[in-house]
Amino acid sequence: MPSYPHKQTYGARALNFTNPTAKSIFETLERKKSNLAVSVDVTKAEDLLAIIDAVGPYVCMIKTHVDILDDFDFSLIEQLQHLSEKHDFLYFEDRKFADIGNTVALQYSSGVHKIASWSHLTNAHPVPGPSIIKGLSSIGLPLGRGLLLLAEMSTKGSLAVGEYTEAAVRMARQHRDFVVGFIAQRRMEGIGAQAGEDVTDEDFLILTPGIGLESKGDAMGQQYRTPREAVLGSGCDVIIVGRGIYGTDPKAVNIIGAKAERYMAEGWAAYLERIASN
Ligand code: S5P
Repeated sequence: MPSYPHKQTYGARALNFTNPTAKSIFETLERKKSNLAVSVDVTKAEDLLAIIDAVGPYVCMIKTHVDILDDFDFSLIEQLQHLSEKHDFLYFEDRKFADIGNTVALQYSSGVHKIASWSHLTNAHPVPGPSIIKGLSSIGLPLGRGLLLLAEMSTKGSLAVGEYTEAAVRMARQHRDFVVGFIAQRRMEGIGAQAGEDVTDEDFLILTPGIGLESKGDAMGQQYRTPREAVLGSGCDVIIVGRGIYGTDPKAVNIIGAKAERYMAEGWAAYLERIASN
């Protein structure tokens, strides 16, 4: 039986990991008292920077999709780094790699985005098998980066269920130096363990998207649940919130900051309730 690491404090769990990015994430969670990651899916660099500056005080992490920016230029990275130092958070480029090892290594290190050079965390679909981890870790591990596998998705009709999810967890288990956890909807410890395998003390970082306080979904298959359902009900560690915070008007930075504060408060209250319920 797994030992339910999610009952431990974030600060204590930093010690369960050897990967430097995983350690920094747990330390940041504890220091900032925030388990909120804001997903900033906007197409203009100016809006991206303004939103990050507005939500920065309330987040442990900013999740980006830099490939959707119309006006990306590598000089933007310096501005992003300045904001992460100002507000004390980490970056997660949500690249969802899904190709052979050699290709993902190039996509991760090169091109216009050079993701590995600035993003602490990134993610990959397990669909190609363990070679995708080999490819990405050849670039990310020497830099101290971390990887999440997409073991489940938040969308209606997702194929990442059952045996697929179990195989994803087994893949992660074989590469704990680089794979620090999952994009998932619940905890993954013990899932897919082989007979006789000791998984008693394993601990995975679980980031969960599909979070909204005011809506149950969108018109394109996204499904939302509340921070409390995700953190207390399902034991997830970090909530990922996008449109629930920046809404339809990325320019309304005052409202955006206040919304981030509300999600942070809800996520943290659910975490305190979770660790108190031992
Ligand atoms: O299963 C998933 C995995 C991810 S990473 N479902 C998701 O929605 N995401 C990402 O989380 C998605 O790409 C988007 O950037 C964010 C959710 O955005 P929101 O506006 O629906 O909160």
